[in-house]
Amino acid sequence: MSQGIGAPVKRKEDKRFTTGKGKYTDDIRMENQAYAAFVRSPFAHARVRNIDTSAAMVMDGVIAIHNGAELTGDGIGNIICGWAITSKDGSPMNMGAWSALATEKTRYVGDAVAIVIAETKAQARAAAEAVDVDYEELPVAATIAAALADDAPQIHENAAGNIVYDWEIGERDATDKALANAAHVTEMDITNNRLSPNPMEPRSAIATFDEAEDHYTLYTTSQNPHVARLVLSAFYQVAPEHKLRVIAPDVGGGFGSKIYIYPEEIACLWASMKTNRSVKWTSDRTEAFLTDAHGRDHLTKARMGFDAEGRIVGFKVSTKANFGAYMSLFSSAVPTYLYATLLSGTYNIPNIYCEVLGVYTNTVPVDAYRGAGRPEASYLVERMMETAARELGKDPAELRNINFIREFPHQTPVIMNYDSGDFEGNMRQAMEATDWAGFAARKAESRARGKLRGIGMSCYIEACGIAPSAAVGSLGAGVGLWESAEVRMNPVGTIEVLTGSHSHGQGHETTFAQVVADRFGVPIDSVQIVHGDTDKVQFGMGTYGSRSGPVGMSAIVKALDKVEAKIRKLAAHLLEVSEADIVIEDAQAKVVGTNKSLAWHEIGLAAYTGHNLPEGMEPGLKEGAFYDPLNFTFPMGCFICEVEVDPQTGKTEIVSFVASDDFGTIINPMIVEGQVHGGIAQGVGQAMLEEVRYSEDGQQLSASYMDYAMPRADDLPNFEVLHHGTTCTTNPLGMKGCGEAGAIGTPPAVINAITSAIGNNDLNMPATPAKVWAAINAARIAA
Ligand code: MCN
Repeated sequence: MSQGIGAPVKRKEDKRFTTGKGKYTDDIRMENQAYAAFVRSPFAHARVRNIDTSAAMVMDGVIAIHNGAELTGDGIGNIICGWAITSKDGSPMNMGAWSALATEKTRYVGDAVAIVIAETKAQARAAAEAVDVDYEELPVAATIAAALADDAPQIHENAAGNIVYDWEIGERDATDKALANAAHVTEMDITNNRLSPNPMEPRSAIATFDEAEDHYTLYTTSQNPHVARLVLSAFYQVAPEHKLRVIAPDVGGGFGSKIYIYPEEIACLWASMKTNRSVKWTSDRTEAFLTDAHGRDHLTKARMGFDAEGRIVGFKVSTKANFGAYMSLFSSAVPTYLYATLLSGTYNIPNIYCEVLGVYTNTVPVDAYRGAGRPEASYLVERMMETAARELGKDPAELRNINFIREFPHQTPVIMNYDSGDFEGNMRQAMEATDWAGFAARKAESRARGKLRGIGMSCYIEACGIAPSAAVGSLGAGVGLWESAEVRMNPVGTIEVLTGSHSHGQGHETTFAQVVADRFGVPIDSVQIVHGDTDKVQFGMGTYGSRSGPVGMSAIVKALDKVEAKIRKLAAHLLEVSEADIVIEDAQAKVVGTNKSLAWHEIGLAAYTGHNLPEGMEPGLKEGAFYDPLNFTFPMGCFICEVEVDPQTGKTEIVSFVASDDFGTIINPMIVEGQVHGGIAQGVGQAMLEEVRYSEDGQQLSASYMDYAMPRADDLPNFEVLHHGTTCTTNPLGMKGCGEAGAIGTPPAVINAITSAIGNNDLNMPATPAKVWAAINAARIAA
């Protein structure tokens, strides 16, 4: 069976994962290893008057305790956000200072003030509890509303009114005019609930300073070890770049939350130098809730105008985005360029205007979480469309169909230029699979059993393959976002592919090998994917924004082109034919129309050890490439969810869920289906179960699995995942990313279904039984 592009081969890496042989950061033991624990603020906003370590220092096993003043005294820089956003009035964003160990003030519960190093984990934790910190409690702003109130406390001195920025995109006047002239305007207030990322493997780091070599090694749970090394050396000055090796070994899920450089990584590296020990820290689940960057948390007011035929004439959006206490690496881009640029959805909308107010609060920093900005956009657009259809008395599918974009390339009013898609095709495929036409009969059957039945659609689009350097460069990011690859064919014909992408659950060891297998006809087991180590791969931009396929693989394709060109030249020379007569298949270089060929190992040996190379050819078969995408890719699809609600309890059951996606060329359909399943599960979690809650004084009320509900198998239906693809025109394989789509398209489909079942559109996520029950009864009372 072919193992090339399109083959549903099983994941190579699963053998070690399913037999417990994965090697995660916490599995690694260094010689001379000590353990770190952090002293964390119990208050959401407090002045640090004094840190008394005298009792803790004399406890068993304690090696050292260091604080923020020492850290900054050693010249360790502040954590920064790398994407500069300019406000409407031209002023720069207000980035509050974030030291890895807080110095004068703490700004959220969990903000670290000191690091304790001890011989064992238990000793480090016990000593951290014995550190006596004298805090002066300050007033707290735990919500957007509290942070924007007239009497709100000032969280950062340089951010008046707790404003990060007041940004805008699109044409305000034209949009206002279009709305003023619209035949119908749909208005909504929409909340996008705050989520905790919850990767299976909590964050972990082991930092080692080798005094003899004057060299640092950091093992860490990162999605982008090269960016970590760059930022740690260039911006935080923890160690010089050439003396710092960062390794992200097996990583058990990230979902965006492991792309930042967190305080703990900085503090452990610095402490390893201070103590001359390897310093290991592994988060427990409560620490993860308290300190992993959260996602979403938007409050939005939106108005969408329609003409008399139901065509959208304008869309105006005003969003307040919660940043938490500090700006982390990508946070500024999430509610701006990753959100507002997708507000055209799959629709032809002539006028769009969006303004975003970024707000500091005394909560955990908020940054990217699977989809990052795009789920917020898709939720907004698809809730508006569904609501408008109900108000206009139109079938939601028909209203969408009237407005779909059908010609490509399509320039939206909010920067993005869509290259391809068949939006109606995906919608029709999903409608057929779900038997849209038979819904009324199923609803009647449910009613006869005392149940409420609803159906909801979402036609999402997202931008992934992040990102064309020219685009991100012009939008304020200081960096380009290409990817690199190196293909090394060894003398006996095995192949190593070095990539700057990082796999933490997405199956790259398999799919990347499939691209090589497809090209040369070699078995995937003879291809090794090397990633996640800055000493092996020179540089890379890492994995997020569903970029490893469209961008990472494209770099591999470019490197393969170069290797193939060299093989052809060499084979033609050795077989004494012209290059045009050489075909490469079944791991051989064959001469067309003859039985002459070179076996794969013969090519490898000739390239490395042969004495008969074509004139001017250097030995070896090793080629590298950088690929900078021409455009984002635009995966899209139609999700249809059908639910049954028990009006007595508000309990909702998803009775069917159909996804029809367009991911362009599919490398491995089984892996893609798995990615969609995972994304849908996360989307169902956001829609029905998950929410980070804070008390007024900034205590996280949902910092354990007793209080934060993750979806379980029995919360989920059997998903039907279909594909109706168009070819992406802007990368060599014609593929579109698939890693976030499920999480982006699902929440609106679920909420559209539940609100249609209960006859009350006033329902915010998560649609818990209590909320659904209250909404059913509110609708009854109103009627
Ligand atoms: N693929 C394919 N055909 C396509 C598109 C993708 O076969 N047309 C394959 C790729 O080769 C890759 C996988 O599907 O093996 C996902 O590819 P892609 O969509 O490019 O996404 P990335 O590999 O860049 O992964 C990032 C993406 C994001 S942004 C989040 S968040 C996320 C996700 O992937 N986090 C995950 N999926 C995750 N899955 C797991 N298990 N754990 C996470 O943390």
